[in-house]
Amino acid sequence: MANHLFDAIRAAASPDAIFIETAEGRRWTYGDMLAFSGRLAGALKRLGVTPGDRVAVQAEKSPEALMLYLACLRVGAVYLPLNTAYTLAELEYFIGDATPHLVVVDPKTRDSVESVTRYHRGTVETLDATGGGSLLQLAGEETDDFADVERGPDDLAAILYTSGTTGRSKGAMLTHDNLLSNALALRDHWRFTSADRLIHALPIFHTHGLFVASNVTLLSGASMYFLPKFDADEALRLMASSTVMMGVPTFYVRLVQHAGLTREATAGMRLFVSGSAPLLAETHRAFSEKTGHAILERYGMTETNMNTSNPYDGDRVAGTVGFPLPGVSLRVTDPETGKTLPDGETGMIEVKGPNVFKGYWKMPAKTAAEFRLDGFFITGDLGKIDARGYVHIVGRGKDLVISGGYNIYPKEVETEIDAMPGVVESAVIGVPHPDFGEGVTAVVVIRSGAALDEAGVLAALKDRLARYKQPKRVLFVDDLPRNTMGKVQKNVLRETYADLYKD
Ligand code: MCA
Ligand code: AMP
Repeated sequence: MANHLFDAIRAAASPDAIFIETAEGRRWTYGDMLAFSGRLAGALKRLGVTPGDRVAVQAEKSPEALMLYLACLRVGAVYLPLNTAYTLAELEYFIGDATPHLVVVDPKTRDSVESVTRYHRGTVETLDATGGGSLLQLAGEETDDFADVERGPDDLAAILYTSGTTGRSKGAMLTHDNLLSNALALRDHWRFTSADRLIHALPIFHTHGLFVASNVTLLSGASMYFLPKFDADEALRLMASSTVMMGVPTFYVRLVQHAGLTREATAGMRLFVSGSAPLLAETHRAFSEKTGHAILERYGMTETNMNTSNPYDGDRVAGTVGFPLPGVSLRVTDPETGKTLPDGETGMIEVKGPNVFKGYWKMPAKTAAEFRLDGFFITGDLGKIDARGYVHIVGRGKDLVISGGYNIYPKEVETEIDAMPGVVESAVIGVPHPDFGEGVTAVVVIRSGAALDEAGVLAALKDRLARYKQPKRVLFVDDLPRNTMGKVQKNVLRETYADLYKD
């Protein structure tokens, strides 16, 4: 039976070729991938997962966790990956909103997650960082020859939650063809072949590590070093036997600071890709001076996969995100009127193409509000197109902080801080941070006499928000700056604290 995305993956899989090698030297061939994802798909089916059911997964990165994503495709389920940093308080919302049939978690959190999941009639199985757990035991009882469930281009393959500027997170619904069309476009644009070996040091619960890195590798029949997290020493060591690395700008900032980054160390590499957050032109230049490689920057979103990329051949221009990918239409519009602006003028970036998601899970009104009538998606990013056609991202129309490639919506952090006794109000901003690009920073007004200090605010946030969302600093002021309309002027705060994290 036809399974739109997995059929393409299967067609590129040469059974004896290496697919994954881990830091400990564990190896998986494509044949192993087909067999293991088949057994896992059998286990999912036995657990009652039917086509269209959500399978939520909060598991440490491992080859087995990636196989679980593939098993979901094969059984027709909707894969719902969750950041391992999310607290139980955060998890509760996702489980309540998506009502997954099955939730897969680390054995350490099984009991607490089970109490939430049971309430929504779901079941819980486990998968640990070494590939063990109850789900794997069930898979061991299955055979390799799972018959893939029929899925068409428009069927859902995944839901990825993106934080919301107002209110709660929204689940972006991604179809089989959203993922397949984008991965094929990237494979061809970046010239991936089965001879490539990728250094995969990104998490696999977001678009970058899951779809961009893993799907492109799979659809090329290439191989990857699958690392639990980014470590500059390890990445440099593996460059001797790799060809490509993909990373967020923090990877490159850390590499540039490393004495081991030289022309010799990177001589066998053919491509370095950066995305998820702006790469500073100075990082691009420093990397190029030390290695002779021009980092290729591209631009994407959870809702759209990848939209633009600098060229493979031709100038990779620092500070730009290149040209729209084949099949993607991109325009810059007046944010108020929606009218297309001439090249060179700054406005809202809008995109349309097979890469663009189907909408937000159970939020038709929010979905409608973010699309134009002619089908263009309003990204919330402000940019311009220069005379040579390169797209520049010059800012964000959305109140968002990007720290080390992770998005943090200030509203979510402000809501938590505002609820603390003694707090009058707060404003959360991102200011330049040498390692993470932007550092989450809270500016708080407290009632006179309230006994709240920086440590107290941070302690209260500890179990409420994922670690990366927690402010790196909490500052106290008498009043927040406001404009004549009474709106908090975050730009003034960003200027005031611009040097807060300077080395
Ligand atoms: C870890 N910490 C962070 C972050 N990561 N704080 C702020 N922002 C972060 N991103 C915390 C840790 O909990 C720790 O806190 C302290 O900071 C230092 O940790 P460290 O060991 O230095 O961190 P790390 O483990 O080296 O991680 C940094 C990282 C990682 C390598 C940059 O965050 C990462 O892999 N980011 C990639 C995110 C990503 O894949 N984004 C793609 C989203 P403490 O010591 O106090 O406990 S997809 C997307 O955006 C779109 C679609 C796109 O275009 O790709
Ligand atoms: P997410 O919601 O995690 O998918 O993050 C998507 C957002 O990351 C985009 O809307 C942009 O604001 C930002 N982003 C991704 N790639 C880049 C890039 N190369 N340069 C600047 N911003 C980027």
